[in-house]
Amino acid sequence: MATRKSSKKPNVSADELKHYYREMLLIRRFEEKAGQLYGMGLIGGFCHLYIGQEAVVVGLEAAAEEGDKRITSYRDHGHMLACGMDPGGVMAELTGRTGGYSKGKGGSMHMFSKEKHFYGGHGIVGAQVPLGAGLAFADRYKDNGRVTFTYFGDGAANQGQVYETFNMAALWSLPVVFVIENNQYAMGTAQARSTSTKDIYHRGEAFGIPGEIVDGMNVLAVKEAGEKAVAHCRAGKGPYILEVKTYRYRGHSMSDPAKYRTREEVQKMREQHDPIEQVREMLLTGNHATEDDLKAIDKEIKDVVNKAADFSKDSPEPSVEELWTDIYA
Ligand SMILES: Cc1ncc(C[n+]2csc(CCOP(=O)(O)OP(=O)(O)O)c2C)c(N)n1
Ligand SMILES: [Mg+2]
Repeated sequence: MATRKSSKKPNVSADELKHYYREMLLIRRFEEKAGQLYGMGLIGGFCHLYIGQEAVVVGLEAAAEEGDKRITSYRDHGHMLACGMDPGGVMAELTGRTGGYSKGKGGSMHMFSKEKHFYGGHGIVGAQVPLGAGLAFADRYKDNGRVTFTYFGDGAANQGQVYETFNMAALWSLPVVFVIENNQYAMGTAQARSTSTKDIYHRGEAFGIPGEIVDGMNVLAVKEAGEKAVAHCRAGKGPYILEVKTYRYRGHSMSDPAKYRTREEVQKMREQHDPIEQVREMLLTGNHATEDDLKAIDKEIKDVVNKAADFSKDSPEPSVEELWTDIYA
C-alpha cells in the first residue's frame, strides 16, 4: 500500500506516450471549448469541467480492456472522451441538441453509451457507487472476466452508501475498481474540513478491500496502479481501491467564485504538476517527438474539438414531441 512515485525513466514506447498526450489534450481542449460555449450561453444548466484531472481517466483507460465498464459522477466529459465516445455527440448533448448522446434531453450530467460501456453521468453525489457494484455483480454472475471502474470524489467518499457498497462488493468478491478521484475539494469544502483521515483508501481495510494512493497527475503512475487493480479483480480476488490524488484547476462548476483557495495554490499545481506538460516533457527529452510533431498533434486535436463545437451548434434542438419520448410514465 505504498505511494506510487513517478519513475524518471519510464518503460513506455513513444507511440504509447503520444497516445496519452493526445487523449489528455483532447479532454483539456474539449473542456476549454465547453467552458467557452457555456460563457456564450449555448450550454444551459450545470457544467462541471475536468481540467487538471485528465491523467486519471486516461491512465485507467489504458489499463482497461474491451468490455470493461465505467460509471462516474457529474464531472464526466473526460470519462466519455477517454472511453472513445464521439466528441461531437458529447458536445451536442451539452448544447441540448438532437445530435447529443441523450438526444439533447440529458445535458452534461446524463449521457450513456452502451457501445462503449459507459453508464453515466450521475448528479446525485455517490449514487453511482452502488450502481457500479451492480454492474460488477452482473459480470461476476456471468463470469465473463470483465471489470467495472467506479469513479467518485473525495466528497462522495463520505456518503454512507459507499460503505454499504464496500461491504457487499467485498462479501461477493465483485470485480470492481473503486476509483476515488481525490481532487482535494468537494465544492468549496477542502478535504481536511470534511474528512477525518488524510487518506481515504484506508477505509476499505474495514471490509478487507486492499487499496493504495496514486499520483493522479502522472498518467504512467495511474496506468501502472490501474493494471495492478484490474489484475486483482480479474483474478477473482474482489474489489480494489485506488485513491488517486489529483486537482481540478477550474471551479466546482461554472458558477463557482472559488473563494476557498488561493490563485497561487492553483498556479503552483499548474506549473509544477500538470499532467499534460509532464508527458510533453518526456516526449521531448526522450527524443520521442519534436516540437513540430507536438504542434501537429495540437492542431489535430484543435480540429477535432472545433468540429465537435460546430456540430453542437448546427445540430437541431429537439422537437416538442420529444418531450414525451424516452420517459417512464
Ligand atoms: C446527495 C447529494 N448531496 C449534495 C449534492 C450537491 N453536491 C454536488 S457536487 C458536491 C460535492 C462533491 O464533491 P466530490 O465528491 O469531491 O466530487 P468533485 O466535485 O470534487 O469531483 C455536492 C455536495 C448532490 N448533488 N447530491
Ligand atoms: Mg472532490
